[in-house]
Amino acid sequence: TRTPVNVTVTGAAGQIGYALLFRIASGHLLGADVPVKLRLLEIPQGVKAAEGTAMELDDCAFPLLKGIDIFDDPNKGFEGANIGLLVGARPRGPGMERGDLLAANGGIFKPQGEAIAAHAADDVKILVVGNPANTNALIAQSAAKGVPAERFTAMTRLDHNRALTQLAQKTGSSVTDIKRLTIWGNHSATQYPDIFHAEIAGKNAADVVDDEAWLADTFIPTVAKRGAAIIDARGASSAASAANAAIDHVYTWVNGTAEGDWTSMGVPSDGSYGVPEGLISSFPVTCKDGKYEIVQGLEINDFSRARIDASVKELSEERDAVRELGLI
Ligand code: NAX
Repeated sequence: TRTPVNVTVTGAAGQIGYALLFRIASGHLLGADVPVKLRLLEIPQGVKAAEGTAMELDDCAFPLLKGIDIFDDPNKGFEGANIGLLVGARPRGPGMERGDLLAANGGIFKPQGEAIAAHAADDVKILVVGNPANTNALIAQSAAKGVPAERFTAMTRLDHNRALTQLAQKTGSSVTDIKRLTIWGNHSATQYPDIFHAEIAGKNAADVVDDEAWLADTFIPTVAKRGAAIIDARGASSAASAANAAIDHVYTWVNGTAEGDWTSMGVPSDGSYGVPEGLISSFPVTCKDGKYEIVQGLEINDFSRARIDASVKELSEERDAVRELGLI
């Protein structure tokens, strides 16, 4: 029998946590034959609610779930972690400036990065979901001395999945017909969903759509502002779809992308496509044997170039701000 994989989830008592934990425990994160142990990390005020969720997880009698432990200390929460899902973050409060938000999150992600370096398993893989996800990932990565930088990733899979459905609905196709869609840049309103390299049932997606006004004025803003539209409609931010995207991100990272396809992940830049080295930016990536690679050699047209550059500029500004705060 296989040794269980230790999965640490921060923000376990939050709304994404509630949607996420049951899918991890039922085998969707790693595979239907992979046993898991959950390590739930919360702040002290969140521990009781996490205990309630743990009771419900017990009540599901999931065959793959080999244990649940709850912590309010990151040094314990990340002990032996093979996978870390960093969901808990500090939301922007009323009157909070960007600098305050980055500082508050630095207070969370820096100690978590240190705890990962000190206590996680050698093969640890980290996905940051908590916003601002790319820069929180950068803070954790920079604090995790000795852990290879590429183990720290940020989630843009929700944006990727949103873009898949918008494109499928526009073209009357199925999401399974669409390949090679890309989200570039920051998980923010500046992100750029790119269909110029995408294919729909083997045909170039931009040719099938053949409507640059729809791209610029409908598709891109719909994908980029979808989070706000969900809040307007639901009265709460995306939770089940965010949890689903986190599951997809890790599943793909571990189990690989399909031949001829790729996915979108926020990963440390190697300088590809003019993105400054070290920035955690979304790229097209292929995954194989538990490793990812940035897709190389794509031609970037002027329409895409301007939008990628704008989002990367925002990421550079966030990096400068956390550098000034001494967080990286
Ligand atoms: P909730 O406020 O429901 O839950 C957050 C949980 O994190 C709370 O239970 C809180 O006690 C806990 N927490 C806070 N600080 C912590 C710490 N230092 N250690 C451990 N736990 C801590 O938020 P939820 O709706 O679950 O969203 C979580 C994060 O995901 C937010 O930052 C949100 O902005 C972000 N999102 C990111 C998305 C993405 O695509 N990257 C999309 C969805 C979501 O908006």
